[in-house]
Amino acid sequence: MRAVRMTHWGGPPVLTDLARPTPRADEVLIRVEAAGVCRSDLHVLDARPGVLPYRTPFTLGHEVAGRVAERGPGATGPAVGERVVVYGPWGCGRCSRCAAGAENYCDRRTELDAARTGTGVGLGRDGGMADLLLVPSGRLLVPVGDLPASQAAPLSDAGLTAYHAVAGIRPTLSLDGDGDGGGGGGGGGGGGGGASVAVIGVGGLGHLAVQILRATTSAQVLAVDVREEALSLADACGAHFGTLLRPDTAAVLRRRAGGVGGVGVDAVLDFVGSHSSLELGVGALRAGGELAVVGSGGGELAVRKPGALPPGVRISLPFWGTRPELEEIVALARKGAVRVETEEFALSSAPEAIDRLRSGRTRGRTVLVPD
Ligand code: FEH
Ligand code: ZN
Ligand code: ZN
Repeated sequence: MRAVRMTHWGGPPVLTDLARPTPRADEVLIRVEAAGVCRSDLHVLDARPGVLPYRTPFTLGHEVAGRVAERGPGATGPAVGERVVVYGPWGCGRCSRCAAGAENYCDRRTELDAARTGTGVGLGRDGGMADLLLVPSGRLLVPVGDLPASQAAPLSDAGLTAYHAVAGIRPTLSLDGDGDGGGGGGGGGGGGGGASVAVIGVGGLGHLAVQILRATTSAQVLAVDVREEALSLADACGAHFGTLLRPDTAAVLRRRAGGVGGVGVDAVLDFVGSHSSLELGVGALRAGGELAVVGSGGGELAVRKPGALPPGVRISLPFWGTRPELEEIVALARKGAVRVETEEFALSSAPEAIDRLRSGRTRGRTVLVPD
């Protein structure tokens, strides 16, 4: 089978031939139908030795969909032939977080990191940028029915991460008690009297967050990006308002959020995580609002009392998502409420696809399809 491998730290992704894995015990072998490429793959490729708790070589790809090809004798879950998406954060499987399906927050993460056995599919463990993928347990598989693989795969990382971030800010959207937040005066365009949410960065994750917000809340969605084509995508995904990033964007968002004298937005989803996006986020926030930092842009924010942050502000660092949430985002996609903007490439051209992502020349999510 072919696999896109991290052969050594700092090296390029290498398309390699490997033997077909045989599933043992609880393991399940998946014939891969699509594997997404994520900016985190670039972080992995660029990491210096010892920075990440992984041992090379391993196969990349932590956003995978396919069909069950073979099951080990003790395997449970989807049957051979069933189409599935892979729940990517692989925890210990035994702590209370893993038992609840929140392997993204496994209590034994430090222990697993110390063992350098990897944190998930394609993240120190062999991943799905390959023809075949061995999954440790059927508990890590979610059926997708007839959802096309290139739509299903991105749901397991980009979609799940965006969905988990929206789920996290939902309580903040109802602080006014009317179930809609009431933070916005509506400011026109469909948000009604509901809360307002700013989405900073409308790329592979942000465009899905816009759709998820529209499908699961009555909030007014305000999109910010540095590229016109991203704002067009935000509009197509249902954003009520979009603006290019400018020096006065925080004030523009505050005014757009409405309320008395532009109280500010109830929540910010920052899919960039840079110094400027964090500054913009807190500058646009209403008192008692929430900033969810999803992007790994390396920006910093001073949290100090007394300080510059609005009173009552909550800051969260959501990471990936839970298995139940993956089932929920798959259900949204299957009923047509969420559609992933993708660019497909053949598995054999994975290095070129990864370079295109690196150079910012991609629209939506990059997906590799075994050719
Ligand atoms: C995966 C591994 C490490 C950091 C971040 C990620 C995300 O891409 C998962 O959504
Ligand atoms: Zn990722
Ligand atoms: Zn665990």
